[in-house]
Amino acid sequence: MHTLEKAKANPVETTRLSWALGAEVHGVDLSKALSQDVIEGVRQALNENLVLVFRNQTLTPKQHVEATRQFGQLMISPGLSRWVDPEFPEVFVVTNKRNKDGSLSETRHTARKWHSDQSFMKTPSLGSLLYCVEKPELGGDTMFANMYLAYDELSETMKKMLDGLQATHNYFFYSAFKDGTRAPFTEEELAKVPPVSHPVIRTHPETKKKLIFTNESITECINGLTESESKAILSCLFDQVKNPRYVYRHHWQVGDVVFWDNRATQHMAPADYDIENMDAPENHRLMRRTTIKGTEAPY
Ligand SMILES: O=C(O)CCC(=O)C(=O)O
Ligand SMILES: [Fe+2]
Repeated sequence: MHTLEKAKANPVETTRLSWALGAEVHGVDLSKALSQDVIEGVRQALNENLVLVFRNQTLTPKQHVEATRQFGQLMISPGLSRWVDPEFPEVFVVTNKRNKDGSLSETRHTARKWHSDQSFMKTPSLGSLLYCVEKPELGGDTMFANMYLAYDELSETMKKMLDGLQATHNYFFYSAFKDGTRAPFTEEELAKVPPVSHPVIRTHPETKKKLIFTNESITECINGLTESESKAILSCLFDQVKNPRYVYRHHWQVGDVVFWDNRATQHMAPADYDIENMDAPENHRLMRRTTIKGTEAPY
């Protein structure tokens, strides 16, 4: 079964990028204010394709924030003050380049495991816009997976069993805290991100289709099960979401903006570019991300 909807008439022109998900958008300059028709067209294209690629963009952090605001309310993540643009706290900077004082970037290992942005919040993100400022000579791709397909291809027995289950999402389950890449939070920062529960299977608020909403970065356990039951089911779901058939792998060019739906996809970025020498300029990677707040808690 294939879940990408047949494109309805849309003023925004797109070309599909893979079987599972992803489309390139043509003729949209994100540095300019968009007309209501184009904004609606981009929303429709996102619901149909889940990941949208805008090539050859030039965005200051301010323009990036303004472009994003046209699609919803911006999210500033609690506790991320050390990892954002100094002038625009809405812009999260993912990079392996050292900080001005020579210290290591705490975001250099972001996204090594599959996840959906801000799933640790009560109201997680609707979508994110990631802009490529510098890219390594080799590697540094980002992979996206379609969670409708991952759900659809579970057995009917498994779907019935998962129906109604809730899982705990905990930001501090994230590996970069466990391996020390990200320094521990203060008590005050910790208090802002307590563990939250979300349905294991959620319904997309716009398309009304069901999808898998558990991820191996942030989902700690399924509520009400023993530890070994929870581990077994989560490991089955984590395998399911990363089936290469459900994936689009984005090979970045400087100037690309990728806008993805965090409700219906998961993503990850493999560590395949700066293994030998993080400081070599040809291995540098610098990305800026804005995040749109979801409209409601998952159901
Ligand atoms: O660096 C990447 O390609 C992805 C980073 C990421 O997961 C994010 O910005 O949400
Ligand atoms: Fe992410």
